[in-house]
This record gives sequence, structure tokens and C-alpha cells, in this order.
Amino acid sequence: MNTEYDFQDIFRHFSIEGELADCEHYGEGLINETFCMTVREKRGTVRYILQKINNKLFRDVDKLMHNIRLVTEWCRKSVEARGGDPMRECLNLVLTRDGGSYYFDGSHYFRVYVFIENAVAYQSIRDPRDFYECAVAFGDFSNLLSGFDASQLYEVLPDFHNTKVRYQNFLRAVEQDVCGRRKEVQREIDWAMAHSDLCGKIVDKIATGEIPLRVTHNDTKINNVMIDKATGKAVAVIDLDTVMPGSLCYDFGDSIRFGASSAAEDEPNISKVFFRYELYEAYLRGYLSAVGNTITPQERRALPYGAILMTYECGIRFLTDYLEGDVYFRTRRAKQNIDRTHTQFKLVDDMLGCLDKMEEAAITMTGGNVCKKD
Ligand code: ADP
Ligand code: GN1
Ligand code: MG
Repeated sequence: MNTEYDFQDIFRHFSIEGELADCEHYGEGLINETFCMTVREKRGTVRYILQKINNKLFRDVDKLMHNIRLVTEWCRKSVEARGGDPMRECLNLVLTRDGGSYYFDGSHYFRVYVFIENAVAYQSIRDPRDFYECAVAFGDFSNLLSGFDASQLYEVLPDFHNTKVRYQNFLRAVEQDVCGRRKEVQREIDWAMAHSDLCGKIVDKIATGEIPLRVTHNDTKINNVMIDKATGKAVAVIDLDTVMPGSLCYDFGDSIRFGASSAAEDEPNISKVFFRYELYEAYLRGYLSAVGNTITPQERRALPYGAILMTYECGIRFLTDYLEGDVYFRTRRAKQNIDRTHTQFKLVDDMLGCLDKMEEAAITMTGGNVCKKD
């Protein structure tokens, strides 16, 4: 048993009837500290996920857990209503003995989830089928939550995908140039400025109500999807720390940003980086097969812009961070944030180059709520 924390004491605060037999580090998450608890219960040996919440990033744990509690409760009811397995197809919080969603031991915050057995969260996409399954998982997540009133959620990371605000932050970093790096990245700054018309493409539509606010996950990577070990099919979406009100196009777009690239996010050799259109189509197909009929025609049309914007936004965030001295994104080598900026901007260029084709596919592909061309 790991002895970093008093796990027996932590365990006793959660409503689990049994005896804690073991508790060890688990998984490869980078944000929280995750453990697997093995518990001897009447029904046999049962595993649970215990997480020490990263309260440096998520400073208001009450708000964070308010979001997670509401979303997991809603998902469980939706899965039950469709005759699915609510202990497997969504995250389930185990409450504390006094009905709370987390336990504070005086210095750390802990929460417990039911362990989703016989499933794996892969770190990278092994083949296009994984990417398709990732799309099914996030499409289904949106579908399960389509009736949920997103205004009940707190914005735990305010303006997370407000591209206009991100652009203002970028301009401020250019202006202040605290590290004297501005000259070195003038070409990248010029590129970002020349594409600033992108910023309002979704934010403005949310403001006018043309695109609805929904529950968004905001970290739609493959390692946040549990995939069934035997069938290779998506089981559930995990890691709900960043659930917030947002546009469905953001979640779709962020998956495309990370998954439909030919190379790593920080690939230094830009000639290796290009947008893999066929993976975009695979994701679109999976997403539309699962998202259901609540996706609106306006949202379908905006899916390609979701991908472009998430990539542009990430690019300007990397560039901002470089200008500010690499203070936000973890770097292992000098200029890593410049390499990251380059890959994102190259992908945006590629996507803009095939925007018509991307839009055509988003509008005409079957699944979801089919819509007509303008
Ligand atoms: P982080 O926010 O640090 O990325 P995650 O919530 O994604 O943390 O969890 C880290 C890892 O723990 C996941 O990649 C997965 O392997 C495992 N994990 C998380 N929740 C569960 C669960 N309910 N059942 C099984 N494994 C889980
Ligand atoms: C951060 O650390 P990770 O990979 O979960 C960032 C995302 C970026 C991503 C780029 C909370 O996510 O928004 O897209 O880096 N998460 C936060 O690699 O800022
Ligand atoms: Mg994770």
C-alpha cells in the first residue's frame, strides 16, 4: 500500500462498506493524482478510483465538484433511461458518509469514482478506429447531456475557449514583451494577426444565440475515453474537471486538433506536419452517429470552424506563453512553445485550404440531424 497519504482515514470518509486492502498510483493522468483502491466487500473484491484533486489549477473545489456532481447524476439517469449500464457508461461519484462529493483532510481534497472495469484509456491513437471510437464517446456524451441546462454549471476556468479573450491576452503579451522575445517571433505574430478574423467565428454566434450553449467537456483527447478491452468500442467519457458551458463545436474541434494531425503537437520538423483530412471524416462519422438529433443545422455547419478555431486558439496560446516566458505549458526544451505554435498554425493553414470540403462533409454526412446546404 502506498503510504503518501493516510489512505485508511481517507477511505473511511467515503460510503463504501468494506475493508481497504490496497491503494496504489494508477494511470497516466497529468492533472490530478490518481490511485486505485482495492476494497474487500461482501460481494467480493471491488476497485475504486481515488483522486487527489489538483486544487492549484482548480482553485474552487466546491464549484468544480458541483459541476461534476450535476453532470454525472444527469448522465446516470440518461443512461438508465435508455436501458444502458449506468455503472459503466458514465462516471459515478461515490459520496462521502455525510453526502458530500469530496473529502478535505485539512490539506488535500479527495474524491472517489466507481472503477470502470475491462476498459482502457489509451494515451495515443493506435489506428483510425480508436479515433472513430473517441468520436462516438464524445458524441454520446453530448447526446446524454443534450437536455441539461448548461447555465447550472460554473465556469471553472473562465473564458477558456473565448477566442476573442485569448486574442486580447496574446496582444497584451506582444505589447508587454516581458522576455524580450518579440523580435524572434515577429513572423508568427504577423501570421496570428493576419488571421484574427477567425476569433469571432463561434463566439459571436453564441452571443447572438445562433449557436446554443451546451455542456462541453473541454479536454476531448483519447486518454479521456475508456475503450472496452475486448471489443475496442468506446465505453465512457472520463475526466470531467473541465466540464463547463460552451459550444459543442469546441469539443469536436479540439479532438480534430490533436487527432487529425500527422505529427506530434511539438514536432520541430514542420515538413512532417499536415492535416489528415481522412481522419477528420472518420471522426465526423463517429461523432454524428452518436450525437443524436439535437445537434442543430447551425452547429453542424460550424463543426469545421470548431476545428480551425481550437487549433488557432491553441497556437496563439503557445505563442503567448512563449512571449511570457513559458510559464503555463510545461516545456522540456527551449523553443518548444515555438514548435507547438508552428504545428498549430500549419494545421490551420491546411484546414483553411480544404474548408469547403470539410463543410460539405459536415453538412451532408448522414447521422445526427441532417441539414441542407445554404
Ligand atoms: P487527469 O485529470 O489527471 O488526466 P483522469 O481523470 O483523466 O485524470 O484519470 C487518470 C487516469 O485514471 C485515466 O487516464 C484512466 O486510466 C484512469 N481512470 C480515471 N477514472 C477512471 C475510472 N472511473 N475507471 C477506471 N479508470 C479510470
Ligand atoms: C492542456 O495538459 P493537457 O494536455 O490536458 C490545456 C489544453 C490544451 C493542451 C495543449 C487546462 O491540456 O487546453 O489544448 O494543453 N489544458 C488546460 O496541449 O489549459
Ligand atoms: Mg485525463
